[in-house]
Amino acid sequence: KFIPSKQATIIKAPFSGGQGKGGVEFGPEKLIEHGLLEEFEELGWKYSIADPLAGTDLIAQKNDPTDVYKNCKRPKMVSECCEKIYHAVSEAHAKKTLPVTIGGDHSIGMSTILAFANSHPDGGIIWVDAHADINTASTTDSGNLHGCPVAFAMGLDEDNWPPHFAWLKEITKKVKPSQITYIGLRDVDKPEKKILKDLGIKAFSMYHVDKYGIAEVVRQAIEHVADGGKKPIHVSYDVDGIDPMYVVATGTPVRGGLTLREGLFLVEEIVNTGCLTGLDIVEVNPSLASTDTHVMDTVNTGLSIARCALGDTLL
Ligand code: Z70
Ligand code: MN
Ligand code: MN
Ligand code: MN
Repeated sequence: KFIPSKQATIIKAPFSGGQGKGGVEFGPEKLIEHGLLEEFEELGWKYSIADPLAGTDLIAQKNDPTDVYKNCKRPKMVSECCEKIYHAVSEAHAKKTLPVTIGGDHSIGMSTILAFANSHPDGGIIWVDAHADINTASTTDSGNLHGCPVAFAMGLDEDNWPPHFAWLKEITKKVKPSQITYIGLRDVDKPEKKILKDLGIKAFSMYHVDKYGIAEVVRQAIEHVADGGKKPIHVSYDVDGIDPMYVVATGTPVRGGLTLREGLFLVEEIVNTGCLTGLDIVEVNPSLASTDTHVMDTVNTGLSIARCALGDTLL
C-alpha cells in the first residue's frame, strides 16, 4: 500500500560501536554472501544499495579510548554513523522505496525509526527484540548505546545526551510512545520497565506470546500501532528476539525466545496487511558462534526474515 512498486533500498550498516563485541560489523556482508540480494531478485524486487558508512574509519573509531561521555561509550562514533544512516533511510523513504537496513548493532535503530517517523508521521513501529533498548543516557548501566536507541529516537532525557547528538536534537519530530509496540521482550532492565510503564508503551513480552499466542499478539500489535493495517509499519528486527536455539551468533542471546516460526509468522502477518514500509535486521554477529553450523543458523534466520518481509508466501 505504501510502497507503490516493489522497489527497495538496501542500506548497509556494518556498525559495531553501540556495543563492545567485535564481529557484528560483518553482518551485512555475511547476509549478502549467503544470498540476500538473490532473494530480492527472486521475489521480484528491484533494489539499490546504499552504503552510508563507506569511507568512515570504523576500526579507529571503535578503538578510540577518548570517545566516552559520562557513562556512554563511543557517543561520537555512534552519533556520526547514526546521522549518516538517518539520511540514507530518509532518502529511501523520499524515493518511496522500502528501506531495508542491515546491521550491525541495534544502535542504528534510532536512525531508522526516526527517519520512518519523520517520513510517515502517522506510522507505527514494531520492535522485535529480547531487549527493550530504551535505556536513556542516564539510566544505561552498560553504557552500550545499542541498549538506548528507542530512548534517543523519542528524545527522552535529551538534557543529558552526549553533546555529539546535536543533529538528533535538531530533529524536532521524535518518535511518540504511542507509535511503538514491542514483541519478544524477556530481558528488560529495571529503569527500562519504569520508562515503559510511565510512558504507557505497549509491550508484548514472551509471557504474552505464551499466553495469547503469536497470532493474537501480532494482531494486537498491528491494531495498536497501525489501526489494524491502515497505516505504514516499520519493523525493527533484532534477531535475538528469536530463541538462541535458532540464533546463537548474536551479542546477547537470551533463552526463552520466539521460535523460528513465531519469529517469521509475525513478519508474514505484518506483510499481509500491505503496510510494511521499513525494515531493519540487526545483531547478526558471525564471529560469535563456535561452529559454522551455528553461524549459518543465524545467518539463515536473518535471510528468512528478509524473505518473509519481501512477501515470500504461497497464499
Ligand atoms: C541492556 C543494556 C541489549 C541487545 C543487549 C542490554 C541491551 N539492556 N540490546 N543486546 N541487542 O545494555 O542496556
Ligand atoms: Mn536490540
Ligand atoms: Mn536485543
Ligand atoms: Mn544532518
